[in-house]
Amino acid sequence: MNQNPEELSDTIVALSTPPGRSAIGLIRMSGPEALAITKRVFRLPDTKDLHHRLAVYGQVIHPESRQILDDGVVVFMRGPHSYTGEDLVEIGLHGSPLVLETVVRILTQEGARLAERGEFTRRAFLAGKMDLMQAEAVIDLIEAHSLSAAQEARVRLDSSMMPLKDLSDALKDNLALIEAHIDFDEDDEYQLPDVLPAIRNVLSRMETVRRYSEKALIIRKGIQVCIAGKPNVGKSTLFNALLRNERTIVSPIPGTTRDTVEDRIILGSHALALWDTAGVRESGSIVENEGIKRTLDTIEKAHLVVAVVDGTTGIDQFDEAILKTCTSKNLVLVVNKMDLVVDGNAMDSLVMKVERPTAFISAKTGQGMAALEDLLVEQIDAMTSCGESEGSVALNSRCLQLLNAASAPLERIRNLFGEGVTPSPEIIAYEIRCALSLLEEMTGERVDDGVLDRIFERFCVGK
Ligand SMILES: Nc1nc2c(ncn2[C@@H]2O[C@H](COP(=O)(O)OP(=O)(O)OP(=O)(O)O)[C@@H](O)[C@H]2O)c(=O)[nH]1
Ligand SMILES: [Mg+2]
Repeated sequence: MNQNPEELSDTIVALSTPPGRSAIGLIRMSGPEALAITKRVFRLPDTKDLHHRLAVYGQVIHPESRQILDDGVVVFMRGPHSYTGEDLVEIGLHGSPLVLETVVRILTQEGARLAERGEFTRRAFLAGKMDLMQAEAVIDLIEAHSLSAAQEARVRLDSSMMPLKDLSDALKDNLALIEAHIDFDEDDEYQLPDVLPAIRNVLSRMETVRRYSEKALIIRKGIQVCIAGKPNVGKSTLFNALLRNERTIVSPIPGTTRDTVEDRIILGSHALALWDTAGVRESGSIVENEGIKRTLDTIEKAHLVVAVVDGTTGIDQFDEAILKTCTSKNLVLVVNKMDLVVDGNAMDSLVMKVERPTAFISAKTGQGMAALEDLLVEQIDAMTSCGESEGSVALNSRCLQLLNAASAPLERIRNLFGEGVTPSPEIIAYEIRCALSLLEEMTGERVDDGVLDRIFERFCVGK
């Protein structure tokens, strides 16, 4: 959808609630004619008129039959004090798909045009009501699969772009110094302004934003948790217990699970992708070896490993080998089959040596499961906590890519100085300009229609 200014001046309408029967349905109309069209279609009590932000009861009248189609409440918001920055009307009616569709059709006959996906938010962006990163946070909020993802999007929606603006401003200041030098120092009489400290500072702040954003990205995409351990320790039993569903086969035969099995759960406020894996051991079987290879790959990509050991046998060299592959990972140790353990103390000293958060459970009887779930939530909270924002801002994947691209030209300048080469002022100016234009693409200060189209295609109609 390429939008020229003329198209922006028309009035758009859409059903903003999901299609289908519901208690109420909400129709939204935005643009210069929104108020006039509403007044033609909506009959208000004689004493009432539509005023800014005032909810008014009235009836929708069919233009031909003059019959009452439905009654409901209209709220008018005068631009620029509205979501889109334009005159905006929200009409709440009964949630009959047929009536709502008819009312939308009548509104189009009266001069409104059916809105495209995300067009209300696109207008809000073009009217300067929000920047592009906030517009993207709107869709992430709507699509969130967990409360923590919704909260993360909410933070981005409210967050100030100051950290990015500070970076741009620092670059602009230094670009101005370099450009002045190019203009006024034709004979190379003066020393090149020392931009290196500023470039280093910008790069280090970009790194902070990157680290902060990567945590936020984990929340948005769901935390990947891998249950791993030797064969027969009870991984599948634990997987099923966490899912509260007999999802995978459990049997006393070691090597039962051959392939990685995935399912999703909500734990605390987090969405988890939970993997059950094949037990890791030396095996002659080709199929089992392939399963074990997949387990190791899954451990590699997991954000958190739940390493299961058998409480009746203790921690042996095979368990230790698995724990060693997880040295750099977030890990929770689970000592299982505690219902069969007579002397719990024997296990304590072994567990102490592992020095990882530990839960003692019986996946079969449910003993200790609630404590394990609490421990997992605690660990995930700690892993995903962005702490006090330290003046940072969470970027989505599009912006993270742009940030990485923007740091590249600055790194080139820093590296040249590092190698003892003083780049020409023209090169420095060129590289800073490259970085600046990528930063501006993040917030939408400089962005082409193709990028906007791709972003707003993700929205639903009516948002
Ligand atoms: N008593 C007791 N038995 C358990 C417990 N957890 C699992 N088991 C039993 O241990 C055996 C193996 O359980 P699984 O869940 O299949 O073990 P696994 O780790 O997935 O095994 P593989 O898929 O072969 O690697 C089954 O007979 C389970 O019933 C437990 O907490 N207590
Ligand atoms: Mg299994």
